[in-house]
Amino acid sequence: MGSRSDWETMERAVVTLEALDVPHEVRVVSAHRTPDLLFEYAEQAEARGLEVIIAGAGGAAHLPGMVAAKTVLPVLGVPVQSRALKGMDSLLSIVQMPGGVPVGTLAIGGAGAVNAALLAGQILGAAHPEIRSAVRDYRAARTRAVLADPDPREP
Ligand code: RP5
Repeated sequence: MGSRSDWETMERAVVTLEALDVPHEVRVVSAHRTPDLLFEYAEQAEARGLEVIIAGAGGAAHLPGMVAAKTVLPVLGVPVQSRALKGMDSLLSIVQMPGGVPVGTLAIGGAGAVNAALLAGQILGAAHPEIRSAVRDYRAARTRAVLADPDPREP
């Protein structure tokens, strides 16, 4: 994520990765404040064994796009909700990549962070059957929860 201030949102991705039992690391790497670290991180990610990168950032959110420019690993971008423009700035900064350098862009805020983790699990599931199975279980648990509690008038 681009800043410690993104943690409240990005924590939801981490909680979801933990629910899927996906090994992960968490880092603050800023496109604007630590650009050299960003290049180093993205360039070394594949050799270090990372398989998917989830990049969350807000405002002028260059982090996911710049990471994607420096690696061929799949990059999932989470637009963090900004105060001034409610995350529309983040969303448009992340989603409008030029053809040739894709960033898989998720929804603004917490839902996007959760879905980034699930999508990472689905990508990883192609090579890691235990992760595919964890994603299946995660979905099934949510389906059961809705079916078990269909009347919103009941507490
Ligand atoms: C972005 O600027 C970060 O991703 C964060 O969402 C936003 C504000 O950062 P701070 O000023 O809180 O560090 O780079």
